Amino acid sequence: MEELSRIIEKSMASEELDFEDGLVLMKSKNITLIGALADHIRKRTVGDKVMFVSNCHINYSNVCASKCKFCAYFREEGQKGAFTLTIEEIMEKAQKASKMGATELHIVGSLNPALPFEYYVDVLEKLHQKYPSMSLKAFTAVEVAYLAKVSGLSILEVLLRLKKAGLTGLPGGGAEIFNEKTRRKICPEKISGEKWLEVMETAHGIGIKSNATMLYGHIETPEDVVDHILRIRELQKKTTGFQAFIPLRFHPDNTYLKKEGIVNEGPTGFDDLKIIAVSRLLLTGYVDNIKSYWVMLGEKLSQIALAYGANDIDGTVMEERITHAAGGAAPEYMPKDRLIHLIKNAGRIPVERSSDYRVIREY
Ligand code: V47
Repeated sequence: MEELSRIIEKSMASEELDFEDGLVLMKSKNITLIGALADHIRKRTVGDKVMFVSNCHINYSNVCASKCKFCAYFREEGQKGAFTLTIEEIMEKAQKASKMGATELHIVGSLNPALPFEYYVDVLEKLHQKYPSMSLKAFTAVEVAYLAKVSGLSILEVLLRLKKAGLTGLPGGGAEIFNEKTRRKICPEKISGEKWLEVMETAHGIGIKSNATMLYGHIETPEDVVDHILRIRELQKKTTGFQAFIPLRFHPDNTYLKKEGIVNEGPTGFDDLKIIAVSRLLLTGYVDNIKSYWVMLGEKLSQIALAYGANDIDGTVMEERITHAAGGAAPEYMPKDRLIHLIKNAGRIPVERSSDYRVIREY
């Protein structure tokens, strides 16, 4: 309790919390106190508006060389359920999204050895040509690093080419957990945490903003969580390029981690809310948008998370394959009216935002 009092004092005095403070928060069971503090800091930093975006997720392929142990989405080439969308199929999805009022396409897929760099450039060019006002938030840092490998270009050259083709931002996926030892156990084939941060730093350096995520609730330790969040905070001090932080709740169904009996259940609701609150407290003043991603948290918990430090509930989404392959039970589409209802019912002000966090309309 004494340690928490010190953290409350520091937070109230806008003093930066350190690694030890983060650990105290992670190990505390006083969710009510931590939540109330995070909610207060949220109100002081960003006020009562809760952001959402009219967006559509497009997953272009699930054929993946990475084979992460927490992932139920990937398939081998030729395996039942493997798919790769043609550019025409992507255009059809974009047309549907546009008709439904989407202002952002969130495009992510896999590390598919059969797809050349030109495919990615083509997708962006065609989408940008047909829908010039649509934001194209596409390809995680992991995909960007893979494109550098397959094209023989540098990360900077890949990003410049994608930007020229119409890329407006990078989603925050693929960060998982930066700690090398834990990372090797859950995604041994994936780029390191350092490399993920390097791609983001390069993107931010040429004016491409991005998000950052963290996958939690598998085998990570409280130390891994605090280290992960603080590494994002450190890069943000240098670049200011992260727009939002999104904790991603691990879903175990159909994953290697579950099949091998390494992780049998996802995190509890208590853990979910604590991670939101700790993210707000450690990142405040640096990354001020904390997302409670309803696809992973479910409608009810994502609404409650708004009282634990979150100020963004993501968006309409429309189609989602990654969480649903791993047992996600939320629907794939959340109509705007429903998001507005959830936010108002939580006593907050719904604000539709653009991909780059400009206000489109307050409700
Ligand atoms: O990179 C994979 C994670 C991510 C599982 O930037 C899993 O606005 C839980 O990054 N259980 C993709 N998570 C989702 C993502 C995202 C989502 C919403 C908004 C934004 C944003 C980004 O999902 C992957 C990986 O970290 N993931 N498998 C699983 N079984």
